[in-house]
Order: sequence, then C-alpha cells, then structure tokens
Amino acid sequence: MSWSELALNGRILVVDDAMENIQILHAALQDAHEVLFALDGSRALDLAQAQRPDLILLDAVMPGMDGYAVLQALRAAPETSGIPVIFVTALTSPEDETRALDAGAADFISKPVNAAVVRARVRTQLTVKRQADALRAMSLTDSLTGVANRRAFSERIDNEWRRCGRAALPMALILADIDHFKLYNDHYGHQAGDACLEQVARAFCRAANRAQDLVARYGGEEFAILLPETDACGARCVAQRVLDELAALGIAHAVSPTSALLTSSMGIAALVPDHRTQTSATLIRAADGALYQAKADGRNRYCM
Ligand code: GH3
Ligand code: MG
Ligand code: MG
Ligand code: MG
Repeated sequence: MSWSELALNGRILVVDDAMENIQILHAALQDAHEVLFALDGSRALDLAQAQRPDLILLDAVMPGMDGYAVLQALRAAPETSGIPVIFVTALTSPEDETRALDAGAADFISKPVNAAVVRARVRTQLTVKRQADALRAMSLTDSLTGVANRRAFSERIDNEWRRCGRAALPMALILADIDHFKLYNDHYGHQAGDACLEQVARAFCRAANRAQDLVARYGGEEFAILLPETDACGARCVAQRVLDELAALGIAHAVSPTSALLTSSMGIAALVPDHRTQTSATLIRAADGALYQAKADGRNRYCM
C-alpha cells in the first residue's frame, strides 16, 4: 500500500508506557494505517496537537499522567476534542469499562489484545470519525458557492475577535453586497444569477488569499471577508483587489442603472478588538454602516 493510501485509511496514535504493547498494536495496524506512538501522556498530547491523528488508542494505566488524565486534556483542547479515543487496558471490570466510556472514550478493548478485534474496532471508529468530519464540513459550507456559510463565519469571527483582542492585533471585516442583483435575476434568470454567485465567490477567494482569511456567504447575495491580523490599510488593499477581480470577470449586467458590468459594493471595518467590553457585533455593525454608505455613494466601490 502506498503512503497516500495509508493516509486515506487514517492516522492512528498509539499510547502505551510499554514498548512491547506498542509493537503489538503497531503490527496489527501498520498494513492499513499510518501509526504514530507515544510512551507517556504528555508526549501523547504533544503529538495529538501537532499531528491531529484520526484516532487514538490509549493505555489506561501509565506512570505519571494516566489514560483518564490524557483523555480529559484531549477533550479540553478544541483542536483535539473531536479525536475519538479507544481505551486499551488490562482493567476489565464493568466499573473500569464504564469509567472509560463516561470519561468520553469511544470504545474499550481489553488486553491481551486480539489483532483482528483491534482492526475491526479501529475501522468502526474511523468510519464514524470520517462521517462526523464530513457532516461538520457540510454544516459549515455554503452548498451553492462552496465557501464558508454564515454559521462558519459566526464561529470564526467570534474566535478571531477573542484571539486578536488578547494579542492586541487588528482585524478587519469587509461586507460585500452585489449591486442591483435583483435586476440581474429578473433579466438573466435565477439560474444565471446562481452561476454568477459562484463566480463572484471564487473572485472573492482570489482577492483574499492568505491562509487565515475567510470568505463566507453571509446572506443571499452578500458575502463577508474576514481578515484577521489585518489593519485598515491591508483591508482596503483586499477590497481594491475585489473590485479589480470583478471587473476582470467582465460579467455583463445590461440592465444595471450604475454599470454595464456586474459590480459589488463593500463596507470595511478594521479595529483592534476590545474583547473584554464588546462583541464581534461591533465590527459587523461598523462594516454594515460603511456598506450602506458605499451603496449611497453610487455603488461599485468600498467605504470605510
Ligand atoms: P442593491 O444594489 O441595492 O444591493 O440591489 P439588489 O437588487 O442587489 O438588492 P436586493 O436586496 O433588493 O436584492 C437582492 C437579490 O438577490 C434578490 C434575490 O432574488 C437575489 N438573491 C439572493 N440570493 C440568491 C441566490 O441564491 N440565487 C440567486 N440567483 N439570486 C439570489
Ligand atoms: Mg500501561
Ligand atoms: Mg443585499
Ligand atoms: Mg445587492
């Protein structure tokens, strides 16, 4: 099996204080999975953070940080809270098993392990994980344009609001609304309107192309571009690129009162979040006010 096929079958982190146990589990899994291992709890947490495995096989009894403490720490960090954990342990009383499941373990395998049982239980958990990941991705994506949806935007702006606020970094928001889109639909039809939204969304993504930028469909023909760690000057630069990208698309809008091409108006807000006394609604309100101004000033422009 090639490396990429192994990656398809999931990355598994095996945690056990006895190398012998790691070797047994590794032998059972290595043909179909990429296997990482850790000999203690704190190394396991570091690896989980850095490598984001799809599944963790966790020994319950370890010196220092035991399996329950590791599980608790995994659940507490947002980056690792979604990783399923199977407890692998010689403690097999119903109390032990319930305690592991109550702590948030997805499953429980007793030692000495049987390779076929390990493989079957791992497959089940990886399937569940894959479905959960797909469902989450779907719940955060706009189905027409493929960009983030309003829910994803709300999650992200609140996180960035707190993160940039704590670090005293600026953040910016551009709210964009397509000009005279109702007339576009009326003239070219709703399907052409849909195709247009897809093209426009891609143009926004080209204009805001850093890894931390987020383009989201905010409403019907409204988009939000969230620019963490960006000041007013950087945001204006992105807004100008949006105007240029849309002009380059050259989508005809024969019945627009303000331009022969499809255009967008934008409102920009940029500030260092005062996250202790205000919420991200402050930023959205400011961008919305500026958007209103851009419309009033004649459209196909940005205001701040
Ligand atoms: P303005 O320049 O003032 O923004 O005018 P507008 O016509 O764009 O504004 P208005 O809010 O009156 O109309 C928005 C239009 O966007 C109406 C609606 O049919 C269209 N729209 C919203 N969502 C979709 C969609 O998913 N597909 C299509 N094709 N049209 C949509
Ligand atoms: Mg042990
Ligand atoms: Mg609108
Ligand atoms: Mg509009």
